Amino acid sequence: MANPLFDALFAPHAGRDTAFLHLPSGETTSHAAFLAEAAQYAHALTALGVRPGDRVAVHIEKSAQALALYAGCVQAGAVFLPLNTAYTPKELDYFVGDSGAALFVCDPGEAAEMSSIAAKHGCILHTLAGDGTGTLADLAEAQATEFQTVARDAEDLAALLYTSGTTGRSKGAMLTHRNLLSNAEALVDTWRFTANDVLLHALPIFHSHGLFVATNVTLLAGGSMIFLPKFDQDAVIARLPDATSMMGVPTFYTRLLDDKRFDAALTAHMRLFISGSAPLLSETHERFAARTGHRILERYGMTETSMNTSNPYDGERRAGTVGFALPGVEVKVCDPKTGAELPHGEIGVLEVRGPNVFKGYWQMPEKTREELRDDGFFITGDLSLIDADGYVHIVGRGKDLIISGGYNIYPKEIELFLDAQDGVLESAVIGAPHPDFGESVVAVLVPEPGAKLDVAAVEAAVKRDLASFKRPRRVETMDALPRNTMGKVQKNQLRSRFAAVFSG
Ligand code: MCA
Ligand code: AMP
Repeated sequence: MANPLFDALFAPHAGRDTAFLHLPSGETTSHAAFLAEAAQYAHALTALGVRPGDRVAVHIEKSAQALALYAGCVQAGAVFLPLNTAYTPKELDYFVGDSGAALFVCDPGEAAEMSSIAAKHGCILHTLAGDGTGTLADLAEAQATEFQTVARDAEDLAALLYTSGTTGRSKGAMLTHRNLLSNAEALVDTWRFTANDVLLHALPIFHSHGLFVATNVTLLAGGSMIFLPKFDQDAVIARLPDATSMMGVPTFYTRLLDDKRFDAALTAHMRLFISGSAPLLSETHERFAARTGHRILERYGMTETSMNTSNPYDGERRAGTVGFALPGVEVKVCDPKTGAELPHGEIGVLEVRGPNVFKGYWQMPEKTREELRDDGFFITGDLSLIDADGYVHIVGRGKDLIISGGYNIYPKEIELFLDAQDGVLESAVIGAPHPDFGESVVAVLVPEPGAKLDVAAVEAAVKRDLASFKRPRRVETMDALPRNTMGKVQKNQLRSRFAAVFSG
């Protein structure tokens, strides 16, 4: 019986002695050992009563076991729901509740705090640490190393990934077997990944970039990964000589360029550097080429669609562009008001269609209808144009979104939180250019008339309840927000006023 994602990405490697994960400990996990561990996790899930289609929410550190749990979920027909390790208990409460997860796997260090969330939502709690230990690992270890793969349809869900929204409420993007598999196939083909590739993996695995782009592509090609717990400059430079390829957000590349050890000799053997999740400045692209001789290959995607476009492997990798639609994917630029397709060269909202486009938002049919057209085109909210040679340029955002070091932050979510704090009449949150993160968060607070605003107390509340990457790195107060005659806050005015707060 078929399970499209498992059959293509994982099953072919069963019993193979080839290297899959090169770990920081110096050990290498073979494909065969990884598959055996995945089967043990699939058994553990089944033993816990997780049924096909059930959501398995995970808030755990990056590890080989975390990946085996992902594979085990796919094999057991469960829906993998990875959560950013920076999320706070308040945020996790929402995700676990909204998804109706059957099982919640957290770090052992937070188990006491998470037990009330699990109890509140009636799900089972287990633990898994970054070193691969925990109650779930114990359970898995006692299981058989072969598992009868659960049959799934191409349209069944393989993963649920939450993405914040302009309304401030996170939405679960439902990704099917077909979505993830078709994208991995298109990327392996476009980027020429093979079994000889050794990918330097320093991304988190709770987002599409590190999990589906980097990991699924490596699995499908049969290559291996140097699996680092996070982006650590020294570790990346030390391990580059053993890699053939690397994927990262622009911050990875600007940090490497700031390091004198990163030069042409260190990178001469590399086949490919890929960038995405946030705009790569043309200046960074050119500096990288001048330093190393490599042209970074920039691509563009979203949680809802996985990857949509890519610069070419052969042919010109054009700085400041995200290249062409991937095989099987259609892109068009449309008038934001009428939805009519615009001619090349004109700026509008990018819409995409293809087997990569998600099934909709989890239990949000209205939100789904707003963004996913009946004819299958998804409205990305990214402002773009297609140039005369067909290259797609992302020129801005039609949505109020800040991207900091590759993490998306929706101002509305932070504004709603700030507005609810004592002494705050209203607030506005904007992004300002940041030398390391590309953009970072600025909050403007308007105190209630006559109230004495305790900014430190507001900051403490932010720290407690919001993931640290969302934290405003600058808090300003104003007597009133600039508004137009319709009463709408003029964020552009705020953006120009605070444009230099992080760059001096
Ligand atoms: C960490 N911090 C951040 C960020 N990361 N603050 C703002 N923006 C960030 N991106 C905060 C921490 O909370 C902490 O705050 C302080 O900075 C230092 O933390 P540390 O862990 O040392 O940071 P770091 O290791 O230097 O991390 C920076 C990073 C990391 C390497 C750029 O954020 C990263 O790996 N980003 C990749 C994100 C990614 O994979 N995005 C893909 C999304 P405090 O001091 O207050 O505790 S998927 C996607 O976008 C689509 C599908 C696509 O196209 O790929
Ligand atoms: P996410 O919701 O985390 O999946 O982020 C998706 C958003 O990241 C897109 O809608 C874009 O705004 C942005 N993005 C991803 N890749 C690129 C890129 N190469 N250039 C510009 N923006 C990008």
